[in-house]
Amino acid sequence: MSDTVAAFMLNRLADWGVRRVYGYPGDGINGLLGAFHEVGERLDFVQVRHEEIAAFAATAHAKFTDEVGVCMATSGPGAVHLLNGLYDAKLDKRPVLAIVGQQPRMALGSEYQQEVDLVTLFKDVAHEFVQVCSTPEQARHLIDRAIRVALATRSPTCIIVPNDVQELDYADPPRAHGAVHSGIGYAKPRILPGEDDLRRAAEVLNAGEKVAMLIGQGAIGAEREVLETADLLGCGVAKALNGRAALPDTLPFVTGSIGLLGTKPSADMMESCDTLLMVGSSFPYSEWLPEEGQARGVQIDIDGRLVGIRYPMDVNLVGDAAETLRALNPLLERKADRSWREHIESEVDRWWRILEDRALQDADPVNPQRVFHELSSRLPDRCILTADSGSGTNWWARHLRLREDMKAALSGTLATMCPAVPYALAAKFAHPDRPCIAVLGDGAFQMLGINALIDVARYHDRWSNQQLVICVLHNDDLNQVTWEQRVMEGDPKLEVSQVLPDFPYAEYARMLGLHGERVDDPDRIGRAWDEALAAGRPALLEVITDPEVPPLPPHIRFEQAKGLAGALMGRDPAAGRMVKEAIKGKLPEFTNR
Ligand SMILES: Cc1ncc(C[n+]2csc(CCOP(=O)(O)OP(=O)(O)O)c2C)c(N)n1
Ligand SMILES: [Mg+2]
Repeated sequence: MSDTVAAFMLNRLADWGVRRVYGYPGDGINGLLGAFHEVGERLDFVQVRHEEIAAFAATAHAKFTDEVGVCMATSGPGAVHLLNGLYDAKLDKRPVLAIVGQQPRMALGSEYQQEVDLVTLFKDVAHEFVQVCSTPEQARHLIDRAIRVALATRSPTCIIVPNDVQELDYADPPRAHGAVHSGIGYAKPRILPGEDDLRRAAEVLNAGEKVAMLIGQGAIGAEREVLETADLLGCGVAKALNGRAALPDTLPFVTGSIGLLGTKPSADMMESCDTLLMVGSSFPYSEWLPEEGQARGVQIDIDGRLVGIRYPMDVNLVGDAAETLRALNPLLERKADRSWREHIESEVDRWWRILEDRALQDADPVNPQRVFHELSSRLPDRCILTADSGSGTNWWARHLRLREDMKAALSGTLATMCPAVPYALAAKFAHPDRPCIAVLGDGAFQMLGINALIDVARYHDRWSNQQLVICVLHNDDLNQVTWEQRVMEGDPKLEVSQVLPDFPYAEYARMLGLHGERVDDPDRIGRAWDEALAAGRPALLEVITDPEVPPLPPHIRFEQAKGLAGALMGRDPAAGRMVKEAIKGKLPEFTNR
């Protein structure tokens, strides 16, 4: 019996090295699902609670490995549900393939049930490659191209397969005019800038006396090279959120994250540097970079479309971070004057003490910073960290001191809520031997985490290491936005849009057979982390945190202070406590030496 198109497609995915597809069924993909009987152990179907979880999981697979992540959904509603996760891949530039079903060819164009114009729907998110498989001879090159384009462009791609085509007999393309004969395989190229450009870059960097380095996800895997460059330049290194794991925070000259969620040493370094070296980052907020005209600049990025768009650089180098730095380093003169580096190191040291101080201040009942502070010293070796979008992201970005050989991911550029638990699920599937810790808000947990925890409960037996802790910050509030409304708009908290219904998070986890603990005493947090990590099964740690601890940016800017004052004048229900917490948080910064 010859293969169906569907069986051929699944086998072709397996031939490409794909081992797992995250998805959800529907009659638009029944042919493809039936073909999973044929491929056997070559390819796993991981059924998740929601197509958005599938897309996030595929994106996370691509973030935590060098491989393409694959998700699958039925026509119409299933395909629509994938979109947010695929946009996360698009904006953070990760290779993901979405395979979606479609109504039979003979029905198309009739406003048939579940008929959605899928090419148009996916045209933006999968703009590098979206195609319909309308005949069996096309199946081979569509799979080959969708994977290759995803890998080569670091972006999501999409194949739409009408359900009748899935069931047709597969046919190799004939030897005939118009036939396409594609093959398998993609090898990452070595991308290096030209010699002259490297020399020009070295001249700029050698002339600088106060060099600041900013690294992003492109610098992951280039740790040795970044360290050598940083030593030669005597600079500090700030990290964009997607590049958090690129360099350990235990190094004295790593200033930590940058931006609204960043640190004061990063902000100060950018404000007073005379030269900027940006590597593998497209950090979007220019106001956190040096002022135009203040610094000369060199940027290294693998994508020529992305250089010179955040700061007017003197030299733009298109190349792989590690390769380019390896070629650049021999042209750099080691700075003899180390006073700039020493200044940064002392500021970094002071900052860590300020953070500790902030974390240990009282709140009602638990200061959320304490949750991260206690976790920081307990991070297991080789752990994988995932975060969400919410006030907790501020503390995640600042308080966790990552060490070597850890991984970290969040939705950096789309900044969507909900990825934390789906990312954790995919992290455990991709690296079943590594511990994983996800932290998210109660809003995000209610939005999708509740569902994804069911997947954790269902699949955890497959993982050799059972350390997976999901920490929910229970503040009954969409707190990040509450603060944005206060600080950016000067509006008081709008209770109808901000307050969340209560939910028993830990109890729910226990109901699912997981370890669950609820903590409302700051002195219990450390022990609760220990117990969760030692539970021998996935754990949910619910911490009742204070929504009035402000996720303050490293510097309060004038407009923000004005906004905050406006919120206070505007009869915010929490005005009094808010001021108290804000002052407590800020003061040590000026007094601690
Ligand atoms: C899908 C999506 N919807 C809305 C937002 C806007 N948003 C960003 S953070 C946030 C609040 C998150 O609340 P929660 O998860 O409870 O975390 P908290 O801020 O309370 O710590 C919202 C609504 C978003 N980023 N993504
Ligand atoms: Mg919340």
